[in-house]
This record gives sequence, C-alpha cells and structure tokens, in this order.
Amino acid sequence: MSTHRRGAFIVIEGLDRAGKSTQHARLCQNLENQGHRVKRMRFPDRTTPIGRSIDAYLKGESQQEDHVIHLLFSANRWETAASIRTAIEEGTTVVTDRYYCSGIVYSAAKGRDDLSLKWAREPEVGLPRPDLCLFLDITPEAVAKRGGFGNEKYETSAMQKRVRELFYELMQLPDGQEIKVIDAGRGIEDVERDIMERVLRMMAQTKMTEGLESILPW
Ligand code: NYM
Ligand code: MG
Repeated sequence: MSTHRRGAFIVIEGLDRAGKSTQHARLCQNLENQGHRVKRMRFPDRTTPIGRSIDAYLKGESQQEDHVIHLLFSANRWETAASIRTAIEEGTTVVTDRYYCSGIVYSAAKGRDDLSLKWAREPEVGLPRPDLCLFLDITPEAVAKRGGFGNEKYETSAMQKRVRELFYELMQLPDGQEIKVIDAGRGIEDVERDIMERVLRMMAQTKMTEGLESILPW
C-alpha cells in the first residue's frame, strides 16, 4: 500500500445568507496557515460557458425549464471533476462553497412530482465524494435579522424554508454520513472555530492514504 497522503475534500453548504462565503474564506486561510495547500472552488462556477447560462438564469435574464437548469448545475460540477481529483491526488486540499447537496435540494424544493430528491441526485452519481460536508444551518428568522435576501432566483423565505427541510431529509439518507450541522446563527468567530475543529477531527480520522471515493447510487 502506498503511504502517499492525498488532500482532503471539504464542502461548505447551507442556505443563502448563512455566511458560507465568509466561512469558506476563513477556513481556506486557516488551513493554509497550518501548512496545507488549498484549492478554493465554488459552485455554481459562473466563469465557464455553462456557468454563464446559470448566472443569467439566477439573475432572471433568461429562462430555463426546471430539469434543464438542474442538469446545467450538475454539468457545471462535472466540468471540474477531473481537476478536483487531480488536486487531491497531488496532496492539495479542495474546499468548495456549495456542491451537489445544493444541487439536489434547491431543484427538489420546487415541489414538482417529476423532480424528486432521487431524480435530482442521479446526475451527481460518480462525482468525487466529499470527506466532509459542513451544513451551515440558520433559521429563516435569523436570516431576516441579517437584512434578508438578495434578489436572485430562489432567494425567498418560502423557498429557503423548503430547502432547509430538504437538507434535513437528505441527512437521513446515506449521504447524511459526511454531513455535519453547524449552528451558523452564532458570531463569525464561534462558527469559524467550530468548523476548524470539525475539519481537523475529520483529517485525523480519515485514511488519507486511500483514494477519494465517488458519489454512489442509492
Ligand atoms: N444552486 C446552487 C442550485 O440551485 N443548484 C446548484 O447545484 C448550486 C451549486 O444557486 N441560491 C443555487 C443556490 C443559490 C444559487 O448560489 C447561487 P450562490 O452560492 O448564492 O452563488
Ligand atoms: Mg446566494
């Protein structure tokens, strides 16, 4: 067996306005301060041609059928899959702001009979599976105190409420194993400390000499 140490694959998930981008930046910086090489990523990655269509959709500048936009979000992950695996194999830790959990729950939250959690998860099967997914949890009330939402698609309290319920539903399923709930309603430093603790615990417990897994079918 090889003793080569791979990087870790960490995802930060949560509702809009939960503080994901702030915590993503702090976690990456904290890991670098500890001597880790870090690759920062975010989904949607709005810089690619697929990402630009997603961006236009979210801003209300274009329309897409619900299944089509779902598959574009998934394709936007697939176009990075090889680079994630390469970075991790080379010993770099990859930290992403959102990933396939968002993909599944936001689409399923639309409430269509023909767009279930199960259907929404299928295109993600085979993608690199995170070692740890931190779900930054915040109540709709706390979000309101933070000044409410922006004006992109999905940024309404009804949608966010459903998204939050579905995140909890997803945690009861096999994907729940690597998802850890973080109370994001606290101060920035408290959340930051909690996240770093969970990450270090995961790094100590994971066999980093074994390859990264893939998302498996249910
Ligand atoms: N979103 C994000 C999805 O609907 N599906 C996905 O696969 C991903 C990655 O995009 N409201 C939604 C969640 C957000 C929106 O994300 C834009 P952000 O992090 O606000 O830029
Ligand atoms: Mg947002």
